[in-house]
Amino acid sequence: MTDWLDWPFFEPRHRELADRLVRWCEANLAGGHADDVDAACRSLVAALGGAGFLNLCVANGGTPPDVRSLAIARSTLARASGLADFAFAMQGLGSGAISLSGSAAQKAEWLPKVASGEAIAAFALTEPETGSDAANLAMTARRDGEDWVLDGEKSYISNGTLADVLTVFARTGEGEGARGISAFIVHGNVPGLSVAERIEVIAPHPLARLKFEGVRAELLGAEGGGFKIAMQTLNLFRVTVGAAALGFAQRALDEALAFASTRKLGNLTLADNAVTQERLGEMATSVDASALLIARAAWQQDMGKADNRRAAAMAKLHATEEAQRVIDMAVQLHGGLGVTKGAKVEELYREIRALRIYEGASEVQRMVIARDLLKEHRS
Ligand code: COS
Repeated sequence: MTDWLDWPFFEPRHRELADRLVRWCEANLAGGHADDVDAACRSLVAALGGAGFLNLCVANGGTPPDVRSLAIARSTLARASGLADFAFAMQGLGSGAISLSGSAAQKAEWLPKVASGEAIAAFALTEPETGSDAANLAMTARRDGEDWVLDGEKSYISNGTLADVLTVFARTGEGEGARGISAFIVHGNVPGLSVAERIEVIAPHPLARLKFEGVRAELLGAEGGGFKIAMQTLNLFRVTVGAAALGFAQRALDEALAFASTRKLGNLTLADNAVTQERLGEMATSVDASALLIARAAWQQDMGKADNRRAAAMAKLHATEEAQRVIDMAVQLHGGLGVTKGAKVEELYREIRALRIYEGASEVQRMVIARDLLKEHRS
């Protein structure tokens, strides 16, 4: 089901990338992963880097990542394995601020290592007391000679237990709220940085609360420009969260089609039943609608649309919410098997949930869309 790549948003190089990724997934992911998620993520990052796919996650010279390629990579990987998608995506999100706003020296120091898989990256914005309300974060940064020193906590940090490099957002106090935040680069092994708590979630991933006690950091971009950098990074990757959700939904539909076609219902199969067909029709329509919104947002961004926040938010909102519904329908169609540990649809049911929360919850996406719409209406 790569026919969405035949739409005019995509070029032959995108279809070629999808073919390579499908072959890579078949060769590398069929055996599943180690139970230790940290070890599994490390080896996935190394394998994806070795195959050259992580080059897609970082800026190439002055050119930002191609969002359509990111979307194809995430949907293809997610369709095969949630953890493989996670390992890929976090290399991009964790280094995105460096790609978009780093100096030439910062890019040269980190982007090749992130692209080869030698350095694992993390994005540290959320705090124990600020999630959606990112402009009110409390971590402080004070100047000390050439360096900056960070104190505070970050929570729900993906790759928090593994990261070699973190992009961190802290308060430098140029103004209230969003205006007083700057971005920083922190080395994963720096003194004063520790894992305060490993956070276990319904779909296991390396996730942690991190403590920063007098941590040395390097400024990334302009002082006071951190909130904008965080938002621009999120705009870029929000489309791709939608793409991961699309991959999960496509897999749920694959599973539903396979199950319905073989499951006996009297002399017929489940797929011959009109109620099943009504469901499959609804699932397929929902999947294609998400794919269209993702393709539109990714294409606009690649064409250089200066502010793509509305389309990116729509793509993430619709694709994640709808994937949850599609997966739920697939679980229902599988009956008892759908909630049985080890069934693929049961895994998808757990995997999809966090996507409606992280990188901007659905409620935040609706707010971003409405504010952008109102701004246009009032101007
Ligand atoms: N893209 C670009 N710029 C953005 C933006 C976006 N998506 N959202 C806000 N901005 C800009 C605004 O244009 C404004 O700039 P000006 O001062 O030049 O006008 C500035 O940032 C402040 O924006 P705003 O006043 O809307 O800030 P709020 O504090 O009201 O917050 C939301 C806006 C809720 C949209 C923001 O805090 C957000 O996205 N929160 C979610 C954070 C998140 O995704 N966390 C997950 C982390 S990764 S797991």
